[in-house]
Amino acid sequence: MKYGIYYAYWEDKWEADYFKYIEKVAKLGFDFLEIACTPINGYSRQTLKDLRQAAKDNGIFLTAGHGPSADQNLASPDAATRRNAKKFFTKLLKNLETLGIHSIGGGIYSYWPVDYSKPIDKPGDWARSVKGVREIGKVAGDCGVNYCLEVLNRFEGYLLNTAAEGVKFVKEVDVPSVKVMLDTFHMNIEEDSIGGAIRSAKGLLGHFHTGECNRRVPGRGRTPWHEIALALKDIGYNGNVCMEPFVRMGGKVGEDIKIWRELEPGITEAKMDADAKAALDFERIALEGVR
Ligand SMILES: [Mn+2]
Repeated sequence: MKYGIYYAYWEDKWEADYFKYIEKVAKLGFDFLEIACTPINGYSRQTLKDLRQAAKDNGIFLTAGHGPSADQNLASPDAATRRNAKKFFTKLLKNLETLGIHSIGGGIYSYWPVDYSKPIDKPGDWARSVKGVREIGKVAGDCGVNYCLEVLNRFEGYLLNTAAEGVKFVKEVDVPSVKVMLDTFHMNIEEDSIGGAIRSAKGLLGHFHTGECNRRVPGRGRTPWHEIALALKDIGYNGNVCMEPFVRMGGKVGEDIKIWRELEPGITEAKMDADAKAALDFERIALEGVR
C-alpha cells in the first residue's frame, strides 16, 4: 500500500501553497500528498505542470480530495446546477490529468457540507446522482483518474452512509473508474463492523482515509487498527491509504470539519510534522507490519 496525508492537517483553508507541502511530506517519508481541488480550475497550465514536476522531483505522487459546493452538486434537483456540476468536474478531471493525478475522492456524488435545514430527497438525489456520476465517471476514466465516492457519516452526507450503500451505488453506476472510498472516521460512526464494511467493498475499494474517532493522527485513539489491517489484507487492497487528521481550530477547515476545541493545545508546526511522521511509522507497522 502507499501512504499519504491530506495537506489540510496543517492549513485552515481548502487551498494552500502545495509546493510547500510536496516538499514537506516527501521529507517526512510519505509516498503521496493529497490536495484539495478548490483552487485547481483556476491554475494556469504552467502551474499544473510545475506541480506535477515538483511531486516527481520530490519522489512522491499527488492525489485529490474534494467537497463539492452546492453549485457543483451532481444530485441536485435543479437541471442548471447539474449542468454546472458536470462542467466543473469535466474541467477539473482534465486538469487532474495534467497534474498527473490518478485519484479523486470525497462526496463527489453530492455536495458538502450538507445544508440540513432543507428537506432531503434521498431516492430522487440517488437516481440523479447515479446518472451524473456515470457520465462524469466515464470522463474520469478517459483522463486516467479513479473517481472515488467517499462514504460519509450521517451528519455530513445522506446518500452514502455505509459501505453497503457505497457498494450498491457503485454497482448501479457500473463504470470501472468509479470506486468506493472508505474512511475510518466515518465508519466508526455508521458501521456495525468496520472489518465487515471493508470486506464488503472487495474489488471496488479505490481509496482509503484513516484517522482516529476524533480525527487525531492515527495511533493516538481507539480505532481498531488490527481489525482494519486484517480486512484490508483479506480483500487484497493494495491502493492508497491517506491519513486525514484535523487537530486545530479555525478558518473554513475548522468550521466545515466542526473543530470546536484544540485537540493538541499549543501545537507548533514542528510538533505537527513530528506527529505526522510518527503516525506514518505507526500505520506502516499497524497495517502491514513494515518498518
Ligand atoms: Mn475522509
